[in-house]
Amino acid sequence: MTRSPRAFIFDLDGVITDTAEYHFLAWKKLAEELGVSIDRQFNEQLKGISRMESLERILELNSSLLNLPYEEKLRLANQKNEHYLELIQSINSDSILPGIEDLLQKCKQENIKIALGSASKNAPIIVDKLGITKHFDYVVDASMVKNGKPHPETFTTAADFLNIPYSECIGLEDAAAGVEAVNEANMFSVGVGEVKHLSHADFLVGDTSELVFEEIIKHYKVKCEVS
Ligand code: B16
Ligand code: MG
Repeated sequence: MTRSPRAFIFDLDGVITDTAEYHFLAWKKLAEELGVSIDRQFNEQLKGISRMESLERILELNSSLLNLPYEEKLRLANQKNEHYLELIQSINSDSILPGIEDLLQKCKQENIKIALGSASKNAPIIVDKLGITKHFDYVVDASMVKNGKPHPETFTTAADFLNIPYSECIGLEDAAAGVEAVNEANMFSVGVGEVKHLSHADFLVGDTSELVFEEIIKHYKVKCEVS
């Protein structure tokens, strides 16, 4: 029997809005202050992973920074976040990526639950600034899980709250670590981005304007039939 999905679990940064770019700019500034240079290619591996883990990966680029005391690392992470919060001041409903509002509407019409599964501690502020809090049946942010992406906990926490089997959930992600988390949760993964980073997604689109509800459902059902 072909099932229909009962929940869509959306990543935030890079799927609902392009805060991924602001994260990059804030990390780049901090890295430069530490005498380290990062580019967009390097930034791909920071997508979807926690603030402290991202900092560790930047510090690894310069061996003299490896043994900083924890308090200093916290100070640096806070400094990045302060700059990031300045950069996202201007976010509003115009910052919602193309296709996302239609997809949310379509889920509502079809009685499909909507959740957020973000690695960002700032997720609730951002969703509020975008004016879409009302669409979400549940919001999971970094403060609610022990294990960040690629661990599946962010996605399973949302499904458990909604009381929906993982196989009936679809996770939408722009990060390699995020797609891995969705797959590890035994959910259907929709990747948004390039095949060189997201080849492990069950269904891949180039950008959010290609997130067409009917297409996603079609690919989900094909996977259900073969498994
Ligand atoms: P914060 P997502 C993730 O959000 C970002 O992709 C990642 O780059 C960032 O380091 C992480 O949130 C933590 O964010 O510093 O705001 O707590 O893509 O899972 O929505
Ligand atoms: Mg993301």
